[in-house]
Amino acid sequence: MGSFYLSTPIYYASGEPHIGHAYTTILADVLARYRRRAGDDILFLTGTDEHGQKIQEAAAAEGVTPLELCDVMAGRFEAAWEEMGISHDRFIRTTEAEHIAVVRALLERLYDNGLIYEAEYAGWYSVGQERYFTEKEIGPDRVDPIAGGPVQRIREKNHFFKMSEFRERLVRHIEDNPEWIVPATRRNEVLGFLAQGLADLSISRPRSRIHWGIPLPWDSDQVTYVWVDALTNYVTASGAIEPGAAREERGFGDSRRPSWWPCDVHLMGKDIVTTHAVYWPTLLMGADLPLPRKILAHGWWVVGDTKMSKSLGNVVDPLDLREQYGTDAVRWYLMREMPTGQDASYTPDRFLIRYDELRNIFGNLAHRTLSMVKRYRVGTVPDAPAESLARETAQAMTAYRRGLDDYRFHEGFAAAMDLARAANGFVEAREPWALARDPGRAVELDETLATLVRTLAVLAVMFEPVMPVQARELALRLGLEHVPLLADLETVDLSGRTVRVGQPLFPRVDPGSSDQEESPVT
Ligand code: ME8
Repeated sequence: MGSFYLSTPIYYASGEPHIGHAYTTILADVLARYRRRAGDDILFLTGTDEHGQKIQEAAAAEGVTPLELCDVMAGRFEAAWEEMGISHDRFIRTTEAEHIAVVRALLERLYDNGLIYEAEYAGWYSVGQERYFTEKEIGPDRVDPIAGGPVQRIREKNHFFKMSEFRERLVRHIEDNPEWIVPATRRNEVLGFLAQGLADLSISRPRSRIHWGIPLPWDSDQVTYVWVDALTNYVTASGAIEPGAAREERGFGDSRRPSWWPCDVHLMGKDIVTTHAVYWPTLLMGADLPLPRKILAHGWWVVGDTKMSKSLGNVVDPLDLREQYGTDAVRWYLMREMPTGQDASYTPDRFLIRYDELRNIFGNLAHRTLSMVKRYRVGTVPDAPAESLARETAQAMTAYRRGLDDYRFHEGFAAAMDLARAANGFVEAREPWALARDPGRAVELDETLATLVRTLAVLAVMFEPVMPVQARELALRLGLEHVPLLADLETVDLSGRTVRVGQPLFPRVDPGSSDQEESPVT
């Protein structure tokens, strides 16, 4: 048991939530739920990134103020996360007074540490990515190298953070901690980036060009560069820097207000690794704060074989799928289909294959087990040892825990599904319907049913992080009050409990309509 602090990126309040944002947030939710089930104390942070040119322009285009736009969009993200069953502890908005005060306190620390200077800057700026790129990065076509959007030539006065001074320390940190940036492909990219040298970081923009930002504490004509503002959210939520009284800061582990810093893992997509693995740690070094323990960059969701983009009109809205198949099925698909770290392609066919897996293996096992307990034992779990499938269960639990502990969620959940598959095989082998016809084999039938019920309880625990709704429903149908903690699984007594059969957990869905029909009991 311990404590664990994890974060998603804070998403730009200029765009609608889509399957890509949902993926990262569900990944974080799975991790948070798994750790809670393992008994840990959790701080799970998500939120919205609300300052900068991108938001300013999006608001202007809609004829509203930036804050009006952000209020609406933050509400949409919060509503989406509620519908997707996200169990975050804190939804942060960078327009909150507390955050603004922490950004200013952090900047003052950098300033006091002699790490800020003023200079004229000329460069290529991408509003889409909210950052400068070098001539080499934008190439002959002069487009931003991440999303291919336009870049603009900008010459202006900025304040700079002496990021270059931290290059060697950062390289050493990455080399000494091979698991700090995962997967290794991303780590190598960052090392490759650092091998080319490290420039200083422009941390401000003139207010005359961008008014929507946090003014620098020592120069109110300049606003804080939105990435410095946004990254600081992770410290704001941790409580490591006490806002309010300027420059007042409490020590770590202060008994009056224990801080969650450093974060255990920052989760994100591979598009924003540089800002998290270079800008952020060097800023923290400059402010004398410890570095996050891990940076995990997952792969990219594409649609078919094309990139998801607003202009192509192929942005997949997870909430549309949810209406037809339920939240858990969408979560299952996303977690099961993308090997953490690699890219994956969303296709309706693959979604249906994964749904059928749920329905035919896990859903079927649950339905047939509950039905048989009802039919053969009037709905009461037999008081019998559940001795079969012990080896399969132990192996699945080991693989499951290894997968979730090592951020290979798809492998962990595949192991859980394999256990459900093994239990279905056990049903076929035991043929409980034949045992039920032979009064001399009642003990065998009791043992079979007790084993199946126990296996369902184990599966409810294993699947809860990814399918919280149906895992809870299954636990209730088994006569439990809630999904047990991992540590309680050994001791929870199922015998004598009254089960409830109910509708199948994952009904048959006709992809052409939203009518649902019941799957047959096997
Ligand atoms: O970058 N596949 O916000 P953002 C997988 N505000 N993940 C995807 C995805 C896709 N197709 N599309 C988006 C920002 N994501 C900044 C972050 S953090 C201090 C500031 C996910 O709204 C993925 O997590 O552009 C990616 O990193 C993030 O959304 C980018 O969200």
